[in-house]
Amino acid sequence: MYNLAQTQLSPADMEAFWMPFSANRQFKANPRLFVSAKDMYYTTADGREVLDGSGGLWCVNAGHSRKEIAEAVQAQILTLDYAPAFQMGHPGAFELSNRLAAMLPGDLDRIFFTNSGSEAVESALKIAIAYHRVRGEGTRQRLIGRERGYHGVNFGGISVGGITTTRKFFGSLLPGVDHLPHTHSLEHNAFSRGQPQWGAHLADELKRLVALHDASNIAAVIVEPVAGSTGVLVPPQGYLERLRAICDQHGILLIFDEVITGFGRLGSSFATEYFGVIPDIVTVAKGITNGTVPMGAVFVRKGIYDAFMHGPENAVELFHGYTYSGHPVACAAALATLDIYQQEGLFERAHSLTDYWEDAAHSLKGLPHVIDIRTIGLIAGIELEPIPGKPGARAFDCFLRCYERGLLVRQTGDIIALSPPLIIQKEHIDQSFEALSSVIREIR
Ligand code: PXG
Repeated sequence: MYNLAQTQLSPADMEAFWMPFSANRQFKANPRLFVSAKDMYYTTADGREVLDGSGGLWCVNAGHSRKEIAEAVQAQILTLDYAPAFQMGHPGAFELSNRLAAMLPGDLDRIFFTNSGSEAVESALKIAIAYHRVRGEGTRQRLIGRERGYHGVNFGGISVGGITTTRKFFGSLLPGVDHLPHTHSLEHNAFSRGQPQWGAHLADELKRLVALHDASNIAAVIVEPVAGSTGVLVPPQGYLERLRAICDQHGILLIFDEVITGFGRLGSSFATEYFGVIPDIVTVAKGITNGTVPMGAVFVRKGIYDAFMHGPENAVELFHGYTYSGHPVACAAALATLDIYQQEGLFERAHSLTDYWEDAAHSLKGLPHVIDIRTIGLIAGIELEPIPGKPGARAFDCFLRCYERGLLVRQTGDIIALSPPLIIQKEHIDQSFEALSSVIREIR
């Protein structure tokens, strides 16, 4: 275990660690270290409390350092620390699969485990292509993502993803990928609450791609029901329904990437339930273990699983999986997490706080630089006018000042995103938006 007393790191202590998705030089010159966390708060190395306005990275839905999860993890390691994931099993993975299957609608009840959202996305894309092949439609290989989509950092995910910075450094990516337009429009939808009215017609771009390539060459469409990482882009009314209808018409699989929207973030268990649109495949991660132990999962409709269950009984049906798929410790953490969600009614709690949350977020309207506020469930995106020639600088300044004032937010471009633990109280909501309001007033 690391030395808890050593909370001040020298520049030399910080050289070796190449921090992910971080401004390494800025951080190492001005480190921001958390040394502990409980419920809604982090504690910094210099002993300050910071309210967790972002649920870690959109993953700590039940609040921090939950004893029940810690105990379950400890008991699991002492009982069965690891079991081979291939050709062997352990009860936890089956129990967890059954629990998860009961949470999603319809026949989305076959579950493949991974260790992250990125791996869940890769697995989903591979399953989609292989599914068509095992049914004799092997020409269906093309994948369709969306501009401003984020599907993790592996090659499939960045190929269907639509963020320039996560794509442009990494070569030619996957072939055979197209992108739908994103649905964000300040002109039509600024300051919407919940689903904006304008934009359902953008789903019809899928028809254009079908006309261009022919449906017989298209495997799947992947979208985040609500795009999180690129700044909280809420789907226009009727948009997801339209995507579903076009996919149905052409035998294209629809994948919802619910890595952020899963496990209560919108005030319902999953976005598929919230929007009443049922995809063929759902990817999850993050909140599945409350962020404690890495885990992701892919839910597929029973018919997709069944399509693979042919051939000799002793043959492997899908040549895909990870050493740690359904890791016993991750399963134990996930089961304890699901118990908390259920026993504390956290998804309903999130739902009951939505109006209060929305009012608090939209109270920032009219402050300097604020050009849009978007809310859904317990998520808010606040878009700031960029400083000319310095994209992202204003929101980064806002992020740093919020941290100094005791509030953790996420920054993406010139957008500030909030997605607190679902155990949040009204006082914390007030505290968050008061801090943000003061910071927005002082930034230039
Ligand atoms: N899909 C979606 C929709 C995500 O949001 C991933 C896949 C990848 O998951 P992993 O577990 O491989 O990171 C994500 C991850 C942010 C932020 O602040 C968002 C994510 C990760 C880190 C930061 O916007 N989303």
